[in-house]
Amino acid sequence: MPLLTGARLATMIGPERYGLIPDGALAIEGQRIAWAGPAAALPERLRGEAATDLGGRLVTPALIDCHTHLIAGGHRAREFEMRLEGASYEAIARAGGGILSTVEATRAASEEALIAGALPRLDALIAEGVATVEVKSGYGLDIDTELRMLRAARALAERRDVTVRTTFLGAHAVPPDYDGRPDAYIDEVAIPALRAAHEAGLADAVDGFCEGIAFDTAQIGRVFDAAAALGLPVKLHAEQLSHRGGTELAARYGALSADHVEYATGADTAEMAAAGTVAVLLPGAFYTLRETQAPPVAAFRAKGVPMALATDCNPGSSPLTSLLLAMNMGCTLFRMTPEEALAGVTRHAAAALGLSDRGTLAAGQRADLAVWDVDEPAELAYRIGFNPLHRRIVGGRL
Ligand code: DI6
Ligand code: FE
Repeated sequence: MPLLTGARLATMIGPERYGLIPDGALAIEGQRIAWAGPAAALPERLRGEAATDLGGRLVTPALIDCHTHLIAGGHRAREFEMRLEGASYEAIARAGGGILSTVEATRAASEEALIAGALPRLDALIAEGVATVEVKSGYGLDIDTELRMLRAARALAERRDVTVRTTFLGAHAVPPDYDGRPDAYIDEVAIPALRAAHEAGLADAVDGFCEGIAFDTAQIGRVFDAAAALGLPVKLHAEQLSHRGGTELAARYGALSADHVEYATGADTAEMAAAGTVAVLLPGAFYTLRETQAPPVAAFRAKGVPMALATDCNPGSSPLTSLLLAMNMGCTLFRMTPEEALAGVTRHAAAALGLSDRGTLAAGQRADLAVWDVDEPAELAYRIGFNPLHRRIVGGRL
């Protein structure tokens, strides 16, 4: 049974900050953590095991990026230039650019091209200790392309040592072929595509974009009803650019998460707390779009709403492939604490995906670990553009 010693363990559970165990040991059996605790308390039966001494390095749960659009055709560098010339994200979207320009490129891409395009972005995440990544569809907006995106997402887990969770995001935008007919799109494409994705075992959860430039709560509600009928959990891009009632809708459906939530109100935060819905904060999009209204972090904290952090990696509003930078932005832009930021990419990110087998260092959890060359956990959020990862351990493989 492999044993790690000389480890500072940020277990992310228990009363200590970061659940920190300064002189810790961690035993691995198969793919799971068999034991984690202070070295002095190592059980007799583990004392003879061959140990790997980590020399006092910090060990955290491997990071989890719980909201990405890693699979997408093309890029939107031209749109970046247009915004710098004064065009707004919403104006570009309404003029048929934005999400729809990525839809065009994604429809034109083969499954292999989608995989090849995503791998360098996935590799950047992995290089910073990520071992679980969520990937959404939503740039196909027709049944074939939505399914192709999800198959490409699943294939990433065959090419790299990572867990991929797929989310069906058919209700992301109204495609040009349904311009002005969002209800018909929901009924004729989004819901049938969802059923087909479920049938093919390609969707772990269902998401939507509830926004003025996308869908209203009644339309998203119909998608959520279809998800519930299939037994799939839901999550929602809600209150990103304006308040539209998406958070309340998500909480009513017991959503795993409500994401962005810059414009969530006090009432919304109370409903999320009651429903156990995680707030997934996406500072990369806030930064890229130069938004000014930060999510109500103090209210989430006061009401006990778990906060996750993710890259929202996508070609338009968040071309970000660094979860460490997302942590830094969560602190600097949203005033999260470094401890909240680390919980946001481990324990609470797991909750946002409905995964209870990872995100903390405790017996029985998956042995997905990140080992860091830092003295203390706050350093992970503190530096900008620096990667102190020493090594990643995935599924207990040393
Ligand atoms: N919100 C986002 O941040 C992404 N999707 C969404 O609903 C952005 C998608 C894009 O601009 O391509
Ligand atoms: Fe997103």
